[in-house]
Amino acid sequence: MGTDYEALNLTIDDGVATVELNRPQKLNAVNNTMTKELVAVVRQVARDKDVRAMVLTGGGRAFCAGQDLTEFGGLPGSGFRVDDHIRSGYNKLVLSMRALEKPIVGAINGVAAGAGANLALATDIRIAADDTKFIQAFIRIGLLPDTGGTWFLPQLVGLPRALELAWTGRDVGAEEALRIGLVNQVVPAAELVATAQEQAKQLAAMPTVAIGMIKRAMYRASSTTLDDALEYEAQLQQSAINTDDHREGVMAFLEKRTPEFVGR
Ligand code: T3D
Repeated sequence: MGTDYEALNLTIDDGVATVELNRPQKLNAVNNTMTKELVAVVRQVARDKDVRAMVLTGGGRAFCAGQDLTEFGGLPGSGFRVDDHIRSGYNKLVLSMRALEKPIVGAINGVAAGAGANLALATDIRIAADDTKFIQAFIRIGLLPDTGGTWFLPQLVGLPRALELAWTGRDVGAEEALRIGLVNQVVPAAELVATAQEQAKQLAAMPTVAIGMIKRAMYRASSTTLDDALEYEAQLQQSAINTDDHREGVMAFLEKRTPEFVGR
């Protein structure tokens, strides 16, 4: 599995791919290379059967400061098409993260601002360091949340709070982020990556096909009717029941032993 990226560091251990954003001198601000490489690494994780979970974190003192404003072409009069830039970059990335049928654990460190905050929210489970700040910084430069922010925020924290965060662009510290549902857990900064990797390792040892189906069905259910969600669950269950891991889970239960899941 290739590990040759410029704006990312990739390490693989125990079935877990750890992807670290690697532009620390700019607080991991996102440039075109980074979005392209993130899409590529998600594809790589999808293809590699030995990788069954992913961790996404930031190198240095920040998770990600959003769009690199020094490489931003969007000044008035420039003719720059931000819609195309967003479609080919952030949108593609967020959709590929959602389509990955393996869990992505966000290990959110330091600042997560603008597109960086919403990249964090695009992970499936989030563990934050106790010094983390989420900032919907877009409004500070006269923009609205992108990278999925208008969808993620109301889903996670409710509409009035989502509006308040997007309108004010204020800092949300780790404890508040936990209280309002932006993250699953807060840990001391020094323990962040190890905690996220341990969580990912546990998920990687589970029945990967069913883990992927749970992700697919849950995200789909949030934009559909109960009737439709019930039918979709039935269809996916019909596939899950034919996996080796289902058979192993049942056999282990009957034989009173710990199951050994192989991910298929
Ligand atoms: O094109 C499109 O697709 C449009 C989409 C836009 C999506 C967006 O993400 S819009 C929002 C963009 N992000 C921001 O507006 C955040 C900008 N950064 C900040 O407000 C602050 O840096 C932070 C609050 C994140 C952190 O503050 P602090 O005091 O801890 O650090 P700092 O000193 O400001 O930053 C450290 C260095 O990182 C500094 O460089 P220097 O002076 O040491 O050489 C700073 O310029 C650089 N940096 C931080 N954020 C960015 C950045 N460089 C480029 N782009 C950044 N976004």
